[in-house]
Amino acid sequence: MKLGLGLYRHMLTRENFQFARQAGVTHLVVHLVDYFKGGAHAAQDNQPTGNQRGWGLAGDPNRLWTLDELLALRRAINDAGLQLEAIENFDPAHWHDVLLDGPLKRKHLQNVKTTIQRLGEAGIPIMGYNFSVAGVCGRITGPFARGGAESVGMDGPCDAPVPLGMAWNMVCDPDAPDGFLPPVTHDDIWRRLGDFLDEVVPVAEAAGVTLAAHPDDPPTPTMRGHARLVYQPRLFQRLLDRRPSPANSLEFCIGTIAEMTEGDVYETVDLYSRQRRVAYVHLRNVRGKAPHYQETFIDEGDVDMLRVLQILHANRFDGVIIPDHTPQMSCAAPWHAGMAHALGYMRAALQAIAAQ
Ligand SMILES: [Mn+2]
Repeated sequence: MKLGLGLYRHMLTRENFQFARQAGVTHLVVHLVDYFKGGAHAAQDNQPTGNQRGWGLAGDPNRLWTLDELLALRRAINDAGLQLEAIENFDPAHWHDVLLDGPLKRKHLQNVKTTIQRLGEAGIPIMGYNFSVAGVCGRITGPFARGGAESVGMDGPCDAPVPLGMAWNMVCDPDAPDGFLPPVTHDDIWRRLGDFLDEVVPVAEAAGVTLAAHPDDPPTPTMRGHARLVYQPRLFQRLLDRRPSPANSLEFCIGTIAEMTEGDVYETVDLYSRQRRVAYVHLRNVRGKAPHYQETFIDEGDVDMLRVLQILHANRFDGVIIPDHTPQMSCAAPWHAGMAHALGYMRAALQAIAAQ
């Protein structure tokens, strides 16, 4: 197993690459979507939360990430002594009609394919994605973690409908008319995912890129009136079986799995790592189950993280593990301190497992 760190777009600086190296990180996972443009966030130095209008404005629908910028990014990361393991999340501006089954679906499927081909050409092995209409939303912040550290949680279901012009919890069309997206059923969303996998998995295979699906976060059967895809552990298997291929794999989020109301975290980790379909791991601890849970520090909460890592090791998982979100620590650099704490715990755990 390799120690990684996820960086948001505005954090892609030489200083943060050095921070990662100093913490013992060897691999980076990079977000190229700017989640913080024009949104209602408390601070950029935290995971995005937003309000019912989402995180903010999506990117430029007419400008995909270029091969040159992907190559330059990889070179800058390599120059800092690190590897670029994955890009996490497509920009909703580039693929919203794949999620919504809208009039631009053909064009947006082509956008996804072009992006994956460019990742392959740039030597970036994994593309993480989250196939969701409502996206990551419905959450609250509060002093939920040890010592009153601010973190994120959920306090009951979120049923507010999604306004037209929004997808994946971002605004794709600021000029959309008033009104709301029509609700999506479970059959609808699985059909849309099937269309996506049938078109994109062969392209990913040819490009040497692994697609990695994140489960729905928070994992509720519906969110804002829209059916969710993977909100229980058994539904990962349905996603994998829909298009069996090593290129159809998982962005395995331990925190989200722990929030699921069915199944057992340790059995779930064993089941999917044994199949070798875990592309990379988000490590995060929580207290409670959706829709009532709180994110905690990695060494508190409901999950025995050492046991999770031991299972991954026993199943010969050799990919990257990154801290997911962490609570904000009270100091001048709340995000960095939270990440350094989680990375220190993870590094010690990996050394202890290797020594056994
Ligand atoms: Mn996650």
